[in-house]
Amino acid sequence: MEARVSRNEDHTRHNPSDVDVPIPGASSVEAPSLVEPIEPREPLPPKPDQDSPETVSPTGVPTGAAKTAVSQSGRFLTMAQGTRVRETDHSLKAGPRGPILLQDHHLREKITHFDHERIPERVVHARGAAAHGVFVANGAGVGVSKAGFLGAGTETPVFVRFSTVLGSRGSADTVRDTRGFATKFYSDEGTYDLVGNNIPVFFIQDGIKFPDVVHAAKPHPDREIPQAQSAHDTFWDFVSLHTEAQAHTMWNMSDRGIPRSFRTMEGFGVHTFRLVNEAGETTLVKFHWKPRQGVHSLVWEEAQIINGMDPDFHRRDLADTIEAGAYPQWDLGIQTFPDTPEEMFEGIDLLDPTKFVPEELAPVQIIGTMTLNANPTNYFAETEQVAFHPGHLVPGIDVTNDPLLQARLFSYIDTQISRLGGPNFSQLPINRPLTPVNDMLRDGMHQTAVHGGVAPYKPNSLDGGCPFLAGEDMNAYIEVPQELPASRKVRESPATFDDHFSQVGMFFRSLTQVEQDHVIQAYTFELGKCYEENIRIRQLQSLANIDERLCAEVAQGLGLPTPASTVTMEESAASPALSQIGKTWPIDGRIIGIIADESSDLESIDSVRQDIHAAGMVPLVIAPKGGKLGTSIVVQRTWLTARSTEFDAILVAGSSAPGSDATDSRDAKAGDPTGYASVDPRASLMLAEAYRHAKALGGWGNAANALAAAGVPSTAPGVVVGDDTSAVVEQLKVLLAQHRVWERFPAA
Ligand code: HDE
Repeated sequence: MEARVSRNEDHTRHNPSDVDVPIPGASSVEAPSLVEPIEPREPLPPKPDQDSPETVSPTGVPTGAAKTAVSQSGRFLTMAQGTRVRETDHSLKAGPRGPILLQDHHLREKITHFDHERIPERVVHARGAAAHGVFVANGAGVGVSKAGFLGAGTETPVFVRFSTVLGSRGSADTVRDTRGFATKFYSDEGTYDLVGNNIPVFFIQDGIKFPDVVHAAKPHPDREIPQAQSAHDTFWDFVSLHTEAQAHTMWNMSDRGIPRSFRTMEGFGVHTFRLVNEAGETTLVKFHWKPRQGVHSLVWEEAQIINGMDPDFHRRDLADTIEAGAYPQWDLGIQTFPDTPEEMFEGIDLLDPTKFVPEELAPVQIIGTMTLNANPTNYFAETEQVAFHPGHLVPGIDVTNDPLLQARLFSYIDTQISRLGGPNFSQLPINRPLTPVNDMLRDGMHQTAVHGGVAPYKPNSLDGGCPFLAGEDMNAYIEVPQELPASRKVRESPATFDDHFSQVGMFFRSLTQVEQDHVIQAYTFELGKCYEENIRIRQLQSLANIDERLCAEVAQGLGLPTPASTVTMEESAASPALSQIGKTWPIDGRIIGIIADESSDLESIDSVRQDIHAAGMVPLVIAPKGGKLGTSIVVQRTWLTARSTEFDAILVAGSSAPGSDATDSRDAKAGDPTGYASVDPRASLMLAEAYRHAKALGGWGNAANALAAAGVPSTAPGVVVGDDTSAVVEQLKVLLAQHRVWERFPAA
């Protein structure tokens, strides 16, 4: 078939077949067309990775709704009632120069629907990205919980939404913030939501303070700035006055506050939950997600640059890797604690959500693995409309009296009603359970079920008494009949919630020197952004109560005196598991930039690319302009589109001209093309930045000249230059397994 173009530019007025003529010389329609297609064609089959879980209607009938996604490809345009449309670019008017007629239903329907396209964004966690996947249990959780989806080998479809907390929907991804990590398990026994974060502690111990901390952290109410930042007066005003927030704030100031990607974050259920097994025995647990990709973070300057260069950095990373088939995986683990009346473990109150239990005291036991293997088909329908709720539980999983969790149980249903426009949000395709639903909830805004019967009440005789209640033997959800201590009504916390500092200090001291330095820099930056000196002074007092060196160094950076501690701290043993440094991780999916130009040794580039590919990494060629180098090397980034922050490592391709030696711009000006890669300020900036951010660097041939021109000594740690390109890639692999060249930090 030949590609066709319309002779008449306004082709929509006519039957296309009347006016089309073949484009001379145009060949197959398989190639992307440069002109607007004008003939209907059959819809493209969905890509395998776009299949979302099969769904059932609220009355239990399989609908396949999510599978039959409505798409514009290959269909005639219709109005909302299905009537075909002949013309969509011109309103119905009284003559070509006349006013628009009120009877133009298509116009009014189109504009009215558009006017209502947005729904309120989430009050927190507004910016998110999500993916479908599957959770496969290994059976290790069976003795602890009777939840069916934990049975060995059971596969359960999941949908996961990652988010930042503070920013609006359009804010940047790599801000310093907590990340949401919310998972919907579409289990056979009903949907279970594990609505967690990438930080295992929270700002507040009691949910009644959630509006306070969020109001303090959100942009100032007068000017609505700053967006998606904690570095401002109201946040630090609250945190410094409200010392229980110090724990979460410390995690935010650590590298955990700026993850490298969603794929390299841990996740935590935060609260302690109560699991119950078949025998009715209960265990207190904390949930952990462990990324198989490793736990990596950005460095602060890198995060700031990315916010400008690519505000969608995390969202893009997640979608790209899934599309490329490099499916990210997390192991789900639990820390288990005996369910005693005190609900304490090693002196830690398990109901206090500002505390975590070090892994050295309670190892994380892996109970299954989650693989994210499909991107959403439609952002709004799935990522935006998904409605999580910590109260979406299945038999075998119950809540505790953690006062933060208890408040969340009220909050989430309420927020969905306002955000999704009514009480029937569970009927949206992404929120439908896979198990049959037979509730007696009726009517309401956006009701999509056509319920039969006349007796949506119990007891009834008119609908045959249906539906019936399930007993425990029929897998009913039964709350654990937990004994409650005789007590009196109070508005207070237990005394075991009182220590706001010692575990925070322990966290800081468990980090390596490099990580501690990052924490110090983060506090100094954030407090330095506050206008009110009193806030800085007050926060320094909390830091003095957390750790002496931390306080002294931040105080020095702020030019303020160092206060003395006002508390006697309990010294607890450090928890090395808190550090992200010192381990090695898989290198799959890491991105290697290769700086090259026309003079580069193209054969070597090709073999380096193959070696990088073979190691499961992604090579991207960066050159002065787009197109190709030679006939085969496609340029993927240019000086204009590339920035060091996109790459985990950068190599400089040596020149094909033997003995070429280009160290400054004079070579290029003198017409020596071999000098170009080394002297262009944008290429130099990339190398200098990557060096400063402790990334692996290297190259072959005369690469050392380009590195030297950027101020990178080829003898520095993590810089690999040599003529044997395979050896260069081998060394790169070793460096990348550690994520960064950590020893470079103090020097850099
Ligand atoms: Fe949330 N939280 N939260 N939260 N939260 C919401 O629900 C709330 C808390 C978390 O990707 C909202 O649907 C209260 C802790 C995540 O859709 C809202 C309290 C943790 C997400 C809400 C908390 C979380 C939310 C906003 C204190 C970690 C995003 C939109 C009592 C364990 C879920 C929505 C998604 C979202 C309320 C505390 C995690 C307003 C009142 C602790 C990951 O209902």
